[in-house]
Amino acid sequence: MSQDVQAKKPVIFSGVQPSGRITLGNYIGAIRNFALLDQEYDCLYCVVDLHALTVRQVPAELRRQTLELTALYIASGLDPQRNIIYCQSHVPQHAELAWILNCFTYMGELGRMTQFKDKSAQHKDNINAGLFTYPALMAADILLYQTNLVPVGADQKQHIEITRDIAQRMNSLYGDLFVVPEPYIPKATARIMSLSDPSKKMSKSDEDENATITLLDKPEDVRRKLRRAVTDSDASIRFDEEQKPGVSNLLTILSACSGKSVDALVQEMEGQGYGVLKDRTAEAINETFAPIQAEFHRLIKDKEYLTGVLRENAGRAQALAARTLRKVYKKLGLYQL
Ligand code: AQP
Repeated sequence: MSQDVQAKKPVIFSGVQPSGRITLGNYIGAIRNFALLDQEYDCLYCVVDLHALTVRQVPAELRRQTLELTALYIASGLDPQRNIIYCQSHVPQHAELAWILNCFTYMGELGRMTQFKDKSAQHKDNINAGLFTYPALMAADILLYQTNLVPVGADQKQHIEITRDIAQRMNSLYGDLFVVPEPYIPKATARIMSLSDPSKKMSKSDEDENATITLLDKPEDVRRKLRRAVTDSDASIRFDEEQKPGVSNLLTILSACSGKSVDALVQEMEGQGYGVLKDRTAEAINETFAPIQAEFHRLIKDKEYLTGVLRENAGRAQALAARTLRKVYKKLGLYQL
């Protein structure tokens, strides 16, 4: 992408919350795909810190995690010149458009969101309005940039659908305000599951530290967590998500990290025990993580550089976002000075 985003190429937007340590699920399901797309698209990758406030955060940790995620984006192969890597709260248009979209989003639609139901159950003492209207802010993130494609994991599919509904609703009322975005969800890696309970997705906020591999885990921690991963008593290495969710999850991870197909891996390991599958998966994860971690540790020492990236890219994002917001305000009849 050129320094200033031209309208010629289709646009990609995606974001990750700085709400904890970034997981292998976030990496395989989303971040890894980002770097593959910057040739054909104008890409914006956001650290969605406003979304993170929907659950309680410790301020100092939120600040640290914001810089860490910025460094991880870059360490995972995203060039901050070619991609607009920025922080959501640095571009006020996100919150401004979210208000407008809230006025075009129905309570019934928001109440059906699985993430709202899951997070309300998880945080019973803090079922706040932000958690409920999260999808309107996410729709604003996407629609502000006239986004064509949104690379996400399968858990975000419902939020893309509501974004499309809101965009279509407003387009039919006011003319063409927004591009209606499509999700980009590679099927094979759409949902990486917890290592302790393979019926649940792997999540940053899981309290069981053995459930989750984080992108900054040390090799010995990865090996230990993999050895403890829940499998089954059948002792045959096969891909069957229904009957063998734990083993299938390990095969998905090994395939994503080694680049080999699941079928080829199953053939290679025929007749071998789960110990082999677990050790091979751990090694493949460690090999994938090694260059990212090395680059991360170099970058995270350079706070000035990371802050500079965020500052410069906030300006680029604001210029694009302001264009859409002006159009929306005007078409909705807000008096223009
Ligand atoms: N387990 C997963 N498998 C595949 N993709 C995943 N993603 C998250 N978990 C998996 C994708 O990662 C991107 C960023 O997610 P997010 O930060 O917006 O939050 P989330 O989806 O709520 O992820 P977490 O890890 O579960 O965070 P917490 O615990 O804070 O809620 C998205 O594209 C998501 O699909």
